[in-house]
Amino acid sequence: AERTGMTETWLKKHRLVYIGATRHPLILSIRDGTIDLSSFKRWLGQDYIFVRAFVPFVASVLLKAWKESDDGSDMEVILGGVASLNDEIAWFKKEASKWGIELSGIVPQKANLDYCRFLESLMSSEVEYIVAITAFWAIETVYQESFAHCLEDGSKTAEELKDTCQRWGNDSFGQYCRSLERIANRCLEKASDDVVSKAEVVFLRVLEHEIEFWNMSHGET
Ligand code: HMH
Repeated sequence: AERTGMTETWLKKHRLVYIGATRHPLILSIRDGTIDLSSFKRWLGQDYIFVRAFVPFVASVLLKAWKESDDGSDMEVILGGVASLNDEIAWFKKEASKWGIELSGIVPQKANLDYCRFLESLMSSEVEYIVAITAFWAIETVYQESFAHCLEDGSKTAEELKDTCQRWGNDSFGQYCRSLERIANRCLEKASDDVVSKAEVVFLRVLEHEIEFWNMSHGET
């Protein structure tokens, strides 16, 4: 995809970490058809808990957009994100029942709790809109790039996992991620060096949390 602006600079600068987050062994094993289903189920249960914590985070970004954004259309893009999370929660329930997973019995693992706490820290009114929208873009984009990889030509993704890959790997989710990226870049262009470097740190933290999140599927903790 064509990229301009600060996000492109960061993706180049932190390319190895980005690849770590978007080409994780769990994703590669979905793509090559060798995935161990217990890893997939562990990821699914943990991600349901994550998504529930992600809703108030996205709502906090919406609130910041309303207060701080100079472009009224930002709010509409973020509101679209809130709406798709509503579908996503319903999807998790349906998917969990398909795999025989009892969602009410899932205990959040340490990496998940750490990631949710990080989201909560970004909800503070002290955190600038630019920093929060950067995190939001990065969180969504990691899933889009990861799952889209499992749907590319030549991938051997099992039929029963394709619905999961479609959820985040589909083209309209890709468009939505690019809208978030355009918002982030527009804001970053006008931001002070201080805020830009805060946003870069948060971008890197997101990538690290995403890697730790995938790592949970191994079940060593
Ligand atoms: C851990 N990151 C994680 N879960 C998700 N569902 C997304 C990103 C995308 O919404």
